Order: sequence, then C-alpha cells, then structure tokens
Amino acid sequence: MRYDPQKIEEKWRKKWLAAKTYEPDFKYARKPFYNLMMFPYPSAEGLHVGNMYAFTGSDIYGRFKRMQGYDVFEPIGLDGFGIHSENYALKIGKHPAEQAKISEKSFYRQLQAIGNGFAWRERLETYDPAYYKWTQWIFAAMFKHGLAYRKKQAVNWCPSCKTVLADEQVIGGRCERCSSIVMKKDLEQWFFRITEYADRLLKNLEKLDWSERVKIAQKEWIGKSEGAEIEFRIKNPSANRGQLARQESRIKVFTTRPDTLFGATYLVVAPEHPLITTHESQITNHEEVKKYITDTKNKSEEQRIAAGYKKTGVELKGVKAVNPANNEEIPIFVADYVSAGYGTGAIMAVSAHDERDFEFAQKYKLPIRIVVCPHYPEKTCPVLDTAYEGEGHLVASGKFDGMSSQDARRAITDFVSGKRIVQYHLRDWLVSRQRYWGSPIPMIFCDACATQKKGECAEMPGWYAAPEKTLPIKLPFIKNFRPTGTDQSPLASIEKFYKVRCPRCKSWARRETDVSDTFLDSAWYFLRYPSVKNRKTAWDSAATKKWLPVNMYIGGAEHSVLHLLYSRFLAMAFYDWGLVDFEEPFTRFRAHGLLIKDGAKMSKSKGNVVNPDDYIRAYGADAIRMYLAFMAPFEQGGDFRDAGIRGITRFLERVWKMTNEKLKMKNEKRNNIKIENDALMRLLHKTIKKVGGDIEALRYNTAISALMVLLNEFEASPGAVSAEDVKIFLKLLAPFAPHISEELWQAVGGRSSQSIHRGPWPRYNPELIQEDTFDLVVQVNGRTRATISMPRGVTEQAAAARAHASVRRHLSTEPKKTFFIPDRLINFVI
Ligand code: ANZ
Ligand code: ZN
Repeated sequence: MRYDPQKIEEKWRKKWLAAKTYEPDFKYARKPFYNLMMFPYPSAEGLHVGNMYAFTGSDIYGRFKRMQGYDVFEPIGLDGFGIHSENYALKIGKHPAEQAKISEKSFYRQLQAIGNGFAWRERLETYDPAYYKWTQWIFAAMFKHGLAYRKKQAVNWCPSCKTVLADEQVIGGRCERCSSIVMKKDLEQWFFRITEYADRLLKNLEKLDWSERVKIAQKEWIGKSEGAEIEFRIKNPSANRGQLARQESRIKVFTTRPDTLFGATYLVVAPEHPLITTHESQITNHEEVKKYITDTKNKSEEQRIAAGYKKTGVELKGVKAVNPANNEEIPIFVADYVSAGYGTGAIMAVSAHDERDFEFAQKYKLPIRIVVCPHYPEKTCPVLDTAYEGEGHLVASGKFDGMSSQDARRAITDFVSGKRIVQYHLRDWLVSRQRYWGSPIPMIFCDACATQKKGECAEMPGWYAAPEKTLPIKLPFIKNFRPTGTDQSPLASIEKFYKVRCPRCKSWARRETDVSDTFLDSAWYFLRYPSVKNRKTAWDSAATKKWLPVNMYIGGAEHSVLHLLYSRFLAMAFYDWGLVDFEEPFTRFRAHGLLIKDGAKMSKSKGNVVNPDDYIRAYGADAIRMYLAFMAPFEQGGDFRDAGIRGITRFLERVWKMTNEKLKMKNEKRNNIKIENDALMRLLHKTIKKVGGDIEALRYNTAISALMVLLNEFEASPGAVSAEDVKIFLKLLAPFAPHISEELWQAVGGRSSQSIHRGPWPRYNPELIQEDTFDLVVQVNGRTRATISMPRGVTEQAAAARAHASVRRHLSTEPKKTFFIPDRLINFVI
C-alpha cells in the first residue's frame, strides 16, 4: 500500500471528531492545560498559509502536552465582528451579516483541514448575540466601576474607515486596518480608563513568561517616566504694575531633567494649550499664532514625517515666563513638537541638553546654555554640535555648581518647590466606533435626567447603562450599513434602534449608536471558551478556576500593545471586582515568526499569497504542517518554498515504508527483536529526549532534524529495530504529522481503542543518554585532590597527563610512582 495522505487524513479527522479525541473532560479533567492560539479575523478570502503556520505551531505544542498526560483544551473561534470584516464586506459588495455566514463556513472548513486538535464543541463567534451580550455586559460593568467615560478631545480619525481609532491602532501615523493617513478630530468619545492600571500593567511584566520582544514593546508603550512638575510665572512686561499683579499667572511644565533648569532659556506650549486663549488679549501677534495653529492641525503625521520632522513654531509675543531658578525672563513659543496629550502640554526648553530643543533653538537663534558638563571639574565644556543628553556635573547653575546631575534633580526640584511626579505615555483606550458591524454600546442618554443632573455616575449626568435584562442589544439588520463619515454610526438614523425609554425616569431617551471597538470583543474571548454553554453568566466561576489562566498562548507580535495589553487590562479589572482569581490572563505567551514567500512578504498585491487549500490537496496536511515546522525556528519564521515540501513528503513516504516493512515480518519475530546495537539504542533514547526538549522550547525544526537522523539509522539496520522502537518513533512524529502517525500506529498494533494522540509520550532511559564518560578520581599519596571527566576506556598515559595537570599544585616533586585503575582512579605517589 502506497502512502496516500488524501485517503487517510480525511478518515482520521472524522474518527477523531466522532471519538471526541480532543475534547477534554470538562468536569473531571485532572491536569487541565489551556493551549490557546489567537483566533482569526475571518475577513479575507480565507485562511492563508501564514495563519496555518501559527495555528499548527500552536497545535504541535498542544498535542505534545496532551500526550504528556495533560487534559489539553485547545479551542477555536472567529473574531468576526468589527472593522476588519466590515471593510472586507464593503470591498466585495456584500452585507457583513451575510458575508459572516459565508466566511464562517469556509474558515471552519479550512481549520478542520489543517488537522489541529481543536475542541470543536466550544467554538464561539464574536458576532453571535449569545457572545456579544456579554461584551455589552462588560461595557456596562466598566461604566459602573468608573472605568468607562466620555470625553471630548482631539482623537485619531481614519478618513477611509470613517471612524475614530485608539492610539494603539495608529501605526506610524497610519490606520492599522487600511493604512490610510490618520487625521485629528475634536470629538466626544467613549474611553476606558486603562491609564489607571498603567503601573500594575508595567510591574507585572517582570513576572510574566512572555516573549521578550512583546514585553519590551508593552514596557515602552506604557512609557513610565519619572520627573517633576515645575511652575513658571507668566509676565506681561508691557502692563503697568497694577495690571501686572492682576494678570500674573502660572504655567506648569513636566520635565524629566529638573537638574537642567538653569539652562531653560524658553518655554514651549502645545498648540492646544489653554494659555493661548486665556492670554489672548496680551499676545500681540495673536493672528500669526492662530494661523500657525490651524496650519499644524491640518498637517498629518505623515506630512510631518515627510518634512523630516522639522520643528516649527511661533513666539507668543507680549508675554514672558520667569525661570524660577534664576528669575530670568524667557520667551514662550507655541510649537507642534510639544503634544497636548502628554505631561502638562508645556515644556521648559533646554537646548543644550535636549535634541529637540537644540534643533529648535538653532533654527530660531535662541541661546544654548550648557549646564551639565561631563568633564567637570575641568570646566572646559566644548561648543556643542548636538545636544548633550547625558549625565555630568552642574555648571552655570548658581549654588548647584559642581553637584552631580543625578543629585541635582531632587535638589533643584525642591529649590523651586517643584513636585516630583511619575508620568505614563499610555493613554486611555478609545473604544467607540462610528461603524455598523460591531457590538452596540449598551448605554442610554436621557436629556430629562441630564438637565436635572441625575444619572448613574455623578460626572456624567443623563447616562445610564442598559439594564442587564435588556441585553443583548441586538444589532439590527439594516440595508444601508455603510459608514456615514458624519462622526456618527449608521445606527444614528435608525429610530427604531435608538429610541428607548430612560431606565430611570421613563421619558424618551436615546441609545448610544456607536458600536464598540473590535478589540473589546477579543479582549475577553479566552474567558468565554470554557463557558460557551453558559447562558446565565459571561463565564462560569468553576470552569474559570479550573481552566484559567491560559497556560500557553501563541500569537502574533503585532498585537503586543493592542490585544495583549487590552486583555491584561480587562483581566486586572475583573480581578479587582472579584470576578476572576488571577490578575494575568496568559501565564506564558510566545510570539510566532512570520512567513515570507521566495524572499518577499506575502501580500495580495505581489500575488504571492499562499492558500493552504491547494497545498493540502496536493501534499496532505501532514506534509504542510511538517514543512512549516521544519522550515525555521517557530519564533523566527521563514521562507516558504515549494521544493521544501517535496523533501518532507519523501521523508513521510520513507516512514510509511519503514513501518510497513516491519509489518511484513512475522509477528513473533518483530516483537522479539532487541536492539542489540548499542549505538542505535542510545540514539533512540537521545532522540526521545531531544524531541521533547525541543518541542517544549518551540524548536520544532531541530526536533524534526533529529527524527530524520533517527530514521536514517533505522533504515540502515532494519534487523535491529523492533516494532516497539517503531512505535516510539511514531509517537515522536505524532505532534507534527498527526494523521500518518495515527494510521501507522493503529497498523503496527497500538491498542485500537486508544489514539496515539492520547499518549503517553515516550520516556527515555537516563542511563542510555549519558555521554560515554566517567569521573576519574585523582589522588596524591592516597588523598583525593580532584575528579575529572574522562572518556571511558582512556589509557593510563592519557589519563595521567590530564590528571597530573589538574593536581599540579599538590605535587611538590615529580611522582615516584603512579597507580591506575581503569575507568576509576589514578594515584600519584610522591
Ligand atoms: C526639560 C528637559 C531637559 C527635558 C533635558 C529633557 C532633557 P519622556 O521621557 O518621554 O517622559 N516633554 C514633556 N512633555 C512633553 C510634551 N507634552 N510633548 C513633547 N515633549 C514633552 O520625556 C519627558 C521630556 O520630554 C521632558 O523633559 C520634556 O523635556 C519633554 F535636558 O524637560 B524635558
Ligand atoms: Zn431620564
């Protein structure tokens, strides 16, 4: 019989499904292991081979754990709500609700075909009302706990997706979804207060077993910064004394380098800074300032990048600030290199020690004063051609001269009564979207209550969370679902949807018509999987206790500051509310690598996207799985080449042949073979150890190489290989090529009731994997002075030479005599 993957693969997938091979026993599982892979957006034409790479990579690990005796839970679902899917539907001219049904079918068919050990009974789709009911419930809970609020501010707006975006969804100035250049718009939106958790999100990173690059990305995104707030007086020099007293006001700056205060030769405020309006009457060039502000608002991030980040600004003429360290009057500028959303929206500029300020000062011919000198006490601070941002000793700083810059941070802050504070770069999560295909935000606004300052939350009169019994608020099917571009969702014109009674006063009120961000759907899905059947709560507490946190999570590094941060934030909030008993949802996370094709990133425009269907049809899922695993270290990714697959197919054909030849031997004979060939036995046990260790470390490629070496040796001495040895080989192969290994396992006489995939994973004999060495005891006059590792069977001469060197300091003279016991001991007599 020939190896025919098409024939056996389909058959086994059906059998596994019928036998519930991959369904853990939810109640009685004793060693629960939650093995999770990020669920896909079913937005494009179908699963592409990059998805398959990630999914089968995660599955290899899950299968290994299952064979090790864990009750592995490996669920799957679809992240089908949201802009991704809606944009795709728009592109192909279908309604997203209809397209969802089509994508669901084709994705699930493809996900079946790759041969993963999914727990199919627990699947979920984020657009299913039975799921988003709880997404809405979470939104309402966030509101009740003061973690969801509305605020007007300049927000990111994607002109193509016609919706606002969170900061995390703007990558290099462009929309994460469609790559359009993102603009700024002043809008009132819903936010989640993730900043309240900034410190904990940062601190917990230390104890997480996650891919280092993801931890670094989160750390940088959270961006903890220690510094000081320092107040500057503002003066209007043209005013007379009486006016001066009245008009004197203050401005606060945030700085991480208060030690450089004596070198602050001007201030800069962001274009949105309130000072510009509060001091409008004193700013003599107000028209010019206004024009600058409108110009910068229309400049996108992209244009700024194109302009080489050239810093521009305008002085606010007619006002001055007073440096509190030396009472010097300094000018104030407005410039867009200072952003309103960080710190206080105003900075003290120290051009000698901050590169941005340096560049600005050069352009506008402002003084550059060195106050930190690295060569102190030589005091020969050179002329700078770039800012010196390092540490040193203070100069030109009055009584602080000579102090180290580190010490001066505190001393100068205290001297001017500044406040030491910690700042985070992290911003609150903007969660409302002016789109159709998402979970309606479960909030109601009542005008009548608002005017009476009534509401569920003191700061937001008129707002109520939709009562739990009214959830889910179903997304109505509407024909015209296209984004409007009017800052409102298409739902805003559907009266039947938005007209609702106020939960408190029963007068007519209005539902929120924005939907929530897709990333809210996916920020909690891992909690739902073990509880998908539960209709009463979002997650069942017993099931959650048993299965969570996720033991192993695999996914793309591109989600580092999106999904992976949002999920941590929600889990922490749930922990605080007593809803889960862990703060961190993913104990271990590994980012997989990316696939390229013939040296280039796969993309539709290049026409090099690989659809796994064709390959599975041609070579079988086992060959593709193994090829993907063999191609490169899993966390690194690699280059997809057709030629490589044929190499793997030949390997599988040889496994097939080797096993079948064993089957042709008489039963009795093949069971009685003992590996007499010592070297082969050792190799077998070393391979068991290596494959297990490599899978644990996600080094699938080297595990497969080891199997290839073992197969060569099995083929070289067929007479020395027993049926039991072949079975061990098949077990080691099983996580990578689940179908062929099951087929051969059953043929070679594994108990037919038990799938190879239920284990157990083979054990190795530690004695057999020991390197062929022993510890030689080295004595001088009968006293042990050293032990050294030597190859077994070493000659006296060779042993003496190394032993002599190792105890030289105990040998006052050359030994008179040497005693040698082979493979044990050597004694020098002096
Ligand atoms: C004076 C100074 C002197 C500064 C010096 C640096 C070096 P991080 O680390 O990112 O927190 N800054 C403060 N608020 C800003 C804003 N809204 N927009 C742009 N820049 C702002 O950086 C903090 C530093 O960035 C602050 O310290 C401030 O410049 C600037 F030798 O103050 B520094
Ligand atoms: Zn009301």
